Amino acid sequence: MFITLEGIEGAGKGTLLRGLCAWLDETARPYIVTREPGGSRLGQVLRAELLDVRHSIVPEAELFLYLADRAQHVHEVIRPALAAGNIVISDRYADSTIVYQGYGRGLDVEELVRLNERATQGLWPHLTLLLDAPAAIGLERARKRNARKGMSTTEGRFEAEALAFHERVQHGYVTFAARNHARFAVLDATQPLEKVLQDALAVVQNRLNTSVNR
Ligand code: T5A
Repeated sequence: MFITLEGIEGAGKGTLLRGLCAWLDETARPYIVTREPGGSRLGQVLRAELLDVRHSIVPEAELFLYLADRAQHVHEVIRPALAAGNIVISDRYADSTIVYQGYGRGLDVEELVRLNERATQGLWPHLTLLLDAPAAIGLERARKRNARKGMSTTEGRFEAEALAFHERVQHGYVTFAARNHARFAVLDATQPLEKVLQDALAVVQNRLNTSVNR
């Protein structure tokens, strides 16, 4: 089963991931955790370029770098792990491109769906957990976290975008999730961490009980 976590900056994906892993460890199910950008060796190089606040990247270049990261990631990491019977959990995937480069940057959403289809060779997640929170809340959390960990320069290119950009992204997520409601579970990420994890686990358990690995 292929699960992705999506949401604006600071929505709590990394935090939720740790809780999901602790639960999976208890159930002794085989799984791997990965992320975009940066899930492969090539992806790590691209991640440094994509997230550094000192870099200016035009939207089309940004798009193709994310797609390159994804194509390599699917081929090198995700498909082999699924074939070996693992649950694969990825912190961000194709929906991020549709929402950030589409709704956020203004590139054509339908074209982005087609390009993702090509980059992933048709691999879409079985389940996508969307952590939904107002942009201002997520951004505040992410900026504080980056300042605390000294990551504001090396990982802060998107956090440095205006609030209006993040509001378009948040709206884009909700819109695209409604269009793909069978795959998405939308979680209220303004709740306390324990409640977000509890809601996520209820969805994941339910899907695991009704799905088989592909
Ligand atoms: N991108 C990515 C694209 O534009 N196109 C693409 O195709 C792809 C794949 C990746 C960037 O690249 C862009 C999107 C992103 O801008 P990243 O460094 O991977 O950048 O950053 P994010 O994925 O955005 O991750 P963040 O680390 O910023 O956000 P998280 O993981 O959602 O947030 P997290 O868990 O670290 O939480 C942030 C802080 O909030 C607290 C946590 O303790 C932490 O301090 N927090 C909560 N506090 C209170 N209540 C809750 N419920 C909380 N949840 C978390």
